[in-house]
This record gives sequence, structure tokens and C-alpha cells, in this order.
Amino acid sequence: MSAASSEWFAAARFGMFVHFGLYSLAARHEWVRSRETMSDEQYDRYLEQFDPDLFDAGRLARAAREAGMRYAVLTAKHHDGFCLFDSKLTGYTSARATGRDLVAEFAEAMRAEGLRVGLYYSLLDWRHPDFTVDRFHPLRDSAPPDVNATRDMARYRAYMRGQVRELLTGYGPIDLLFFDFTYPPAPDGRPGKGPEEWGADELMRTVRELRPGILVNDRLGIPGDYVTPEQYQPDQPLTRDGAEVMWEACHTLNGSWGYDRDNHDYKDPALLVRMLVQSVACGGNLLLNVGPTGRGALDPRARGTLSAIAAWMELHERAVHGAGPSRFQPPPNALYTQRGRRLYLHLLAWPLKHVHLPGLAGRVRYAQLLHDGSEVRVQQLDGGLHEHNNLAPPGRPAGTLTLTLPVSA
Ligand code: FUL
Repeated sequence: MSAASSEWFAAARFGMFVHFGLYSLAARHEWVRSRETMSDEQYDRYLEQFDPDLFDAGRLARAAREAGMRYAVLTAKHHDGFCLFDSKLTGYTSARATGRDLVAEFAEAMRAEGLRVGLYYSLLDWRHPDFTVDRFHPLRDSAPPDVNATRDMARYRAYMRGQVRELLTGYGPIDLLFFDFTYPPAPDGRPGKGPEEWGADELMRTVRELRPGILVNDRLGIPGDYVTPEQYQPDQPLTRDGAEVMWEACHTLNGSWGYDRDNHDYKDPALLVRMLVQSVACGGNLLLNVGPTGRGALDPRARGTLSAIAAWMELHERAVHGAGPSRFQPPPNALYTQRGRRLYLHLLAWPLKHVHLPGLAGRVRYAQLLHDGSEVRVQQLDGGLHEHNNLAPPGRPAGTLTLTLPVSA
């Protein structure tokens, strides 16, 4: 990884994750095949019906850009093994099924909107004949006891290296790879899969040779360029071996990565805004997932969430892009992000008439609300902010009430 590649990632702060595949047709979570222990034949019904006529990468890219996302990561292959690209190494692809190379469409559309391009590649593969059957495998109950006798992970490793080569050479400059995932042995002793099974060192070498500037995540089970807390929100900078490390929290909209029709448990956009601000305040990124429907479109709930975030970002993006943590301690119920001399105070509770800013006495001469640039009076003595009117945020989503404070060093 070069310094320049970590720079774009840290400045971007916000990205879109896209989980799309055959599981989107089942519409009940991307793990449906494993959860329901489906045979190849049972799962094939989704292949037969696969017709992503509404998959419009340009539309996705515009929605991402408008929401203030600066990069996007698509599932080139998820655990079911189905490839959204035109692989020469398998016929189990969107290209074979429909004539469409969705990775190509995605990469081109994202670049056209100025977004960096990332690809998710599953290390698990429930379809590949050489991938050994274990506790997550759909065939775990129905396979004969000696099923793994004919399976050869060395051949599977070669397949993965070949596919990663295809992805890194056939689709223009890929900026990021999200491998997924390594798991330890189960408490009852059933084996896990990790760096040895993946041939992680060799795979990483191949990646670095082909794309020296690329960012790679940590799920090969060896250190990568950034770490990937999943569906939890760090509230402090993350470290590895005592040193701060780049990180990206990935989150679903409703607990499922793949389209999940009957799950209406959507996070409120105001909460998502706070999670984004908290990521920036702790030196991390937020990768927010959407799961297009079986036909490839975003459903109204996902679209509504993205446009609500877009409305907030339109007024607040300068507290996010290119911003990072501050050395100042925020007051209670608040977060700081900072960009150069600009300190952004994100209040998480309101209305308020007074805010005390510990450690900032004499350092702040002017304060304004970020969304409209209106002045907020500052009292020099304690660095506090005092207003006669209630300080409250405008409109929706009211994720934060953000003030801009130019601070002296
Ligand atoms: C997990 C996977 O098992 C989920 O399906 C999803 O892709 C998530 C981002 O990573 O480990």
C-alpha cells in the first residue's frame, strides 16, 4: 500500500457496500443457501430465474455520490460462488446466465461518478467442487462422510488466485479488495478456515504485484491495510500492535446484507448520520450496505434512506470528507471532527442554550451553525457558546446539530 492510496481512503470516510447475487431472488438473507441447507439443484432455481433487468449501475452510482459516498464495493462473488463477472474459470456467472458482466458495469459507472472502485471477493465458495465441506457449507447434512476425500483446496486456491487476477486485470484500476472471511475452529472442534487454506500470503503477493497501490482488508487472516469491524460501531480509534490502524465499520440497513423483503427493521437515517460522524471522530470509515432486489433495483426503503442521508450530507459534508479526529475532548453528548483549523462540534442532544467547551477557552473566536452559516455567540471566558434562542437542528434527518469552530493552534 502506498501513502497515496491510504490518503484517498481516509479522506473518503463514507462508502457504499452492494450485496447482490442469486440470494437476492430468495429475498431472505444472503446466507439463505447455508441456513436452509439447499442442494445445488435447489439453489439452481434462482439461477434459472436470474434476470437483473433493473440493475442500473449508473443509478446506483448517482445515489451513492449524492449521499456523499466516495467509493463503492460490490460482491464480485459471495459465499454461494456465483460470479457477477465474466470469469473464464467457471460458467457460474452472470455473464453466462444473462450476457451481462455486472462487475464491468459497476466499475465503469462508479468511475464515471468519480467514485473509487472496490470489489468484495468471498473466500468461501459453497459451489466449487474443491471447496471442503464444513460447518457453514450447505451440503453439511446431506453429503456422504467422505465428501472431502475428492475435494482439493490446493486446486481451489489456484482458482481463487486466477479469479482475483481476472478481477485486477480486466476491469481498470481496482482501488480496494474486501476478502471475506476467516473463521476459527468451532468450540466442538470442527475445523475453521484461515490463511493456510486460503494461501493468504501467496494471494496477497499476487494482488500486490498486480496492483501495488490497492487497499486490502484484514479478512484473509493476515494483516491487511485496514480492519473491518462488522455491524458494530467503534467509539475510539482502533489499534493493531499498539499502533493506530485504518478501519472501516461495515453496516447493514436492516440486519441483512442481501435483499430481505420481509425485514422492515431499518435503521433511522439520523442514527446512520451519527454512526458516520462517530466513525470520522474516531479515525474510521463507514461502509453502508444496500441490497438490491432480485431484479437489481434499490427498493423504496433503501432509496429513502440514501436520499435522507444525501440531504444531511449536502449541508454537512465538509465535516466528513477530509476530516478526522480532533485532539480536543468534546463536551458530553457531543463528538468532534476536525479538518485543519476547523473544528466541527456535533451535538447529539438538543435543544440547548449553552454549551461549554472544555479546553477551548481563548481558542475559539467565532462559531456558526454549519448548515446555514449563522453565527452562534461565543463567550470567551470559558470558551462556551451561549445563545438566547434554542439551538436545534434544521429539518430531517436531525442526526446532529453541527457547529463550525475555527480554532487557533
Ligand atoms: C460476512 C458475510 O458472511 C456476510 O454475508 C456479509 O458479506 C458481511 C459483509 O461479511 O462475513
